[in-house]
Amino acid sequence: MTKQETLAMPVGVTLDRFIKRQQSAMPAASGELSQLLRDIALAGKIINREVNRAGLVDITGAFGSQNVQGEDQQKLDVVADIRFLRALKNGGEVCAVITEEEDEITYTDNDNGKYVVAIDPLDGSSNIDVNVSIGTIFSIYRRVTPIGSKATLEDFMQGGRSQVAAGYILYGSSTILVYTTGHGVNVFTYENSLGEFFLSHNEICSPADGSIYSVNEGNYNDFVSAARSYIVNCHLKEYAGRYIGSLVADFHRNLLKGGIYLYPESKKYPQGKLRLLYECYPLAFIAQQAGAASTDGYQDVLDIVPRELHQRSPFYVGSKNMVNDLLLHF
Ligand code: AHM
Ligand code: MG
Repeated sequence: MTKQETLAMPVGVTLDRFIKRQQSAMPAASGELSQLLRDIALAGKIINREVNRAGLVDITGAFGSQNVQGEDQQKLDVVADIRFLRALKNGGEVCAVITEEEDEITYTDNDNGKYVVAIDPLDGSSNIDVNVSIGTIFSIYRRVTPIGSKATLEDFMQGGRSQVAAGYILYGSSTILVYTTGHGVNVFTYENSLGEFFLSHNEICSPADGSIYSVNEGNYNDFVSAARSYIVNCHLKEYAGRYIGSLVADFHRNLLKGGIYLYPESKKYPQGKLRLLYECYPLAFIAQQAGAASTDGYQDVLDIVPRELHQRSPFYVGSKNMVNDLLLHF
C-alpha cells in the first residue's frame, strides 16, 4: 500500500464511472442506455431514502386502494411507482413504461425515446411494515415501433431474450443495485454518506451447485406434483430452507451462495404468482448472465412467449445443477 493510500483509501469505482467505461468500450453506443440506467439509479436512491425513513414518517400501511391484480397497495408501493415513472419521464430516453401498479401502458410524452421499461417499483411489499428487505426489479427493451410514433403493446411483447438490460435494487441490510447489459452481472453497494453506488462485486459467477431451497412451503399441498416431488428431494438431501418472501432478497442470496427459488403453479395461482415481464424475465436474464438458470418447468423462462402485460408464470430460478435436478421431476 502506498503512503497516500494509507492516509486516504481510494473509494472505488462509482456506478456512474462504471457505466461511462462500459459505454466507451462500445463505440457504437449513443449514451442513451447509460443515461437511462443513471435515471433508474437516481430513483433507487430516492426510494432508499423513503424506505429508510418509512417507520418515521407514517408512510407505511395500506393506501386504501388496490392494484390491477386486486392486491392492497401499500403507501410505499405508490410512492415508488410515482418516483420511478417520474424519473423515466424526466430522463427522456424512454417512450413507455409498464409497472406492476398500473393496468395499462404509461406513456412518457416522449415518443422519441428509444426504450421501453417494464418495472416492479417495489416488490415484496407485504414486507414493508415489518422492516424486511424489499426490492425494485426492472427490464429494458429497445422499442420495435418507429421512433417518433406512439409505443404499442408490441414493444413490450418482444420476449425475454430481447432485453437489452435488466436489474434490481435490493433495499436490505445495505442497499445494492445489480444489473446486466448482457456482458456479465455487476453489483453496486450504496454508500449513504456519499450518496453514491460503488462497485462491490465485479462479474459475479453464481455457484453451479447449492444447498438452499426457497419456497412458500405452506402452499405445499396446492403445488403441482413435480414441485412437491422436488421439495421432498430437498428434504432428503437436507437442504436448508430459506424463504424471506421478498423475491429480490431470496434471489440475490441464492445467486451469491448457491440455491434455488421456487414459485410453482398452485390451486390459488394456476399460472404461478409472479409476473413474467417485470419479475421473471429480468431475474432470468441476470441468472443466465451469472451462470445460473431458470425455468417454468418446461422451458427456459427467457423463451416463454409473452401474450399480455401482466402475464403470470411459474418461476424456478437458481443454481444450474439444482434447476437441472428440478427438471427431472417434471
Ligand atoms: P408482490 O409483487 O405483490 O410484492 O408479490 C411478489 C412477492 C415476491 O417478492 C415473493 O417472492 C412472493 O410474492 C411471495 O409470495 P407468497 O407470500 O405467496 O409466498
Ligand atoms: Mg412484485
